Amino acid sequence: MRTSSVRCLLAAMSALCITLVSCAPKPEAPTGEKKGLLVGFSQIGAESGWRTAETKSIREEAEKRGITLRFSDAQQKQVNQVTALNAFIAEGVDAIILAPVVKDGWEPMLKKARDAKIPVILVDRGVTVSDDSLYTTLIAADFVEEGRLAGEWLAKKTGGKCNIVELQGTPGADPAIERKKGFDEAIAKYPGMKIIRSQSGDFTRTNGKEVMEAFLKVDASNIQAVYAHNDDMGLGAIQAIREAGLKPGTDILVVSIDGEKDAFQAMVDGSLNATVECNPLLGPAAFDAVEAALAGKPLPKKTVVKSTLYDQSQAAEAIGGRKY
Ligand code: GZL
Repeated sequence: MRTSSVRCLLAAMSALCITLVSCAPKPEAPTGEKKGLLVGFSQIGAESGWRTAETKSIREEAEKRGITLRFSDAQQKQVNQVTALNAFIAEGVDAIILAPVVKDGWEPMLKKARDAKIPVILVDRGVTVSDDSLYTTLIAADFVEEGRLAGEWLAKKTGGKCNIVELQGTPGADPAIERKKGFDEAIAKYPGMKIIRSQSGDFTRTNGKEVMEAFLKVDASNIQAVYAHNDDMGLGAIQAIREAGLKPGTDILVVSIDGEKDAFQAMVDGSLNATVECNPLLGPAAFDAVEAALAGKPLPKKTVVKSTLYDQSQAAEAIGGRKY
């Protein structure tokens, strides 16, 4: 081919390329590329395996969507969450994700966020406010239902007769209040079921163990069952029961809430009797809500995350599929 013909062919080919490129749809932003959103996440702490799994889910989802996350661990103190929210507002974040440690005392802070036009997405725990437009949406489980499931399971297992000790969550926290309510409602139908002692273990394994040790010291022969508001406290109680020379799961029944892998292992081992799964993998739902809110799309006031009870008969089969 002559040089001039080659030149012509190349020119024609490059013109075609330019046309094709300009008509092609814009490529999607590759995963991990920054879209420019800045979101503040005020987390309660790292008191339980459940909490750690929730943090991981939110961090991973932010990363996946190319969202910059400001993360703050409040070490279970509302005052630290207020400081974090003030810092997020001062920095001008696009949205705030808040897991509130307790239900009350949020109005001034939420008003401040609303005045700054920053949507607040509540994850995993609710708040008490006079005006629910102060937050955008809540993504959480039905804690009353979880307590009820635990109570009904225990009633069935014991034929409606047993003395129970209760390990409550953090005082004033949504799941502590509601899980108590649901359990109380369920056992109220059985005159033979009584809560003989009840105390907070602050949702931690260490405190759950300590409180259970104290219960056992004064009442060991009288306790037939433990109801723990989360798995970590239940697992702490199991250690205390063992150290007191008793067999957890047999001498004293243990039922808790969360569905952590450790709880499934304890069910396989026979020391935990049942757990109610409460899914902590809230990252995708939380950022869907953030993006919808920023796009001005309507959101439900509450999205209920489903809770399911598992007992020892299902544990061996289910443990392999546990994600937290
Ligand atoms: C439930 C969550 C509770 C978990 C605990 O949504 O708030 O807090 O049950 C956790 O394990 O610490």
